[in-house]
Amino acid sequence: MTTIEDIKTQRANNLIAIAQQFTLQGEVRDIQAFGNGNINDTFLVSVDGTAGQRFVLQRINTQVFRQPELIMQNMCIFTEHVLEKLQQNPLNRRWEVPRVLFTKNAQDHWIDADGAFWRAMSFIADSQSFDRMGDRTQAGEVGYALGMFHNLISDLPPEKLADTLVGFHITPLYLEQYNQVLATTAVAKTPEVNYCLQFVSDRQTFVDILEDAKATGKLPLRLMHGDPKINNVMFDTDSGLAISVIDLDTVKPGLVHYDIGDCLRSACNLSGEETEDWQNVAFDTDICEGILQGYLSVAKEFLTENDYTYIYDAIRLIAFELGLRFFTDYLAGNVYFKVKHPEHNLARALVQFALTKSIETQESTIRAIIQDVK
Ligand code: GN1
Ligand code: MG
Repeated sequence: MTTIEDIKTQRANNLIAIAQQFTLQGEVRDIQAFGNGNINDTFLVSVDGTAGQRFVLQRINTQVFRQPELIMQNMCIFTEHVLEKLQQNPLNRRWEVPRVLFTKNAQDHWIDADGAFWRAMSFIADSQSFDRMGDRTQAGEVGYALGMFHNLISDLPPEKLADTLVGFHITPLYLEQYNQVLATTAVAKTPEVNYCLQFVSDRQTFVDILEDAKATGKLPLRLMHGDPKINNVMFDTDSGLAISVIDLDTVKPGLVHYDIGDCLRSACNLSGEETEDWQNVAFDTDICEGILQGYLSVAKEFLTENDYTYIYDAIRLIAFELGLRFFTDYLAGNVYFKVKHPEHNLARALVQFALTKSIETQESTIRAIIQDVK
């Protein structure tokens, strides 16, 4: 008889065998689930032999990323560009770029017996990340990290990288998907659901703002990170300074405004995006100012006047967009984001909508901050 323990052992052995593919020297000693990703499965692998060597092993969710080989291709082009740039113009502080690890057969990924797509990345030593924002100094560091990230790719032409996730951050497309799901799904109209339905319905005209600006040439297509939320910024454990932005799956052509919006919606929500207490979620304008100051200390060089005009809209839009994405996924039966329980995506949507509301209520303050830090 096969017991649950047998299945667990079998899985662990498979995982070790996969990790071993990316281990050029030494033996895999330990593998632990790692981080809080909503899409891919992530593990931290420890290797014997080389002292303290660890790396990050990930199974890419190919339901979301249909062409994972393109992600790896993008990452290799990205890292090569950035490393060369850093070599030519060294920074006067620590900055790390996650590296793609190759298999024993010199491949940038491994397909296992079940057809799953695996890849490995270097782990940045002596670093840590946070799920929620700390103080104002840390806010400046988060902003600096995003600015440095943008700065390092600002001279890589956007068309050099593939579109690995078509429609990502295109809010009007998310609204279309939402309307499709609504039209084809029986929705249980609880008070929370009704609140969300009304919330979206009240903001229909606003969803086009960034795409219109892109289409009319007011905002240029640039390379972006795509997912610069607070826990994707790594900090040096000793100095507390930001030293890297990780999670490079969505580095691709887009708008830097998606990143600015995403970074601020994530970092200025001091309750964190997983809080159950959505009624008390607020957008912290002091942290917002800290982040923008840090960001502009680097990004001033490549931003244009129009870029500043759309910063407020980006902050509001990306918070709303993520709420819409979570809510749509809840209505669709949780098919995109991983969930811990059936109402999880609804709870997450309520958090982002509460944040959007808080941003809207503080519009004049936020606009004044943008003018001040410019
Ligand atoms: C997803 O998987 P993770 O946690 O890195 C999502 C982001 C969302 C984020 C919200 C490809 O990122 O867009 O902002 O969840 N990534 C994708 O936590 O959809
Ligand atoms: Mg991500």
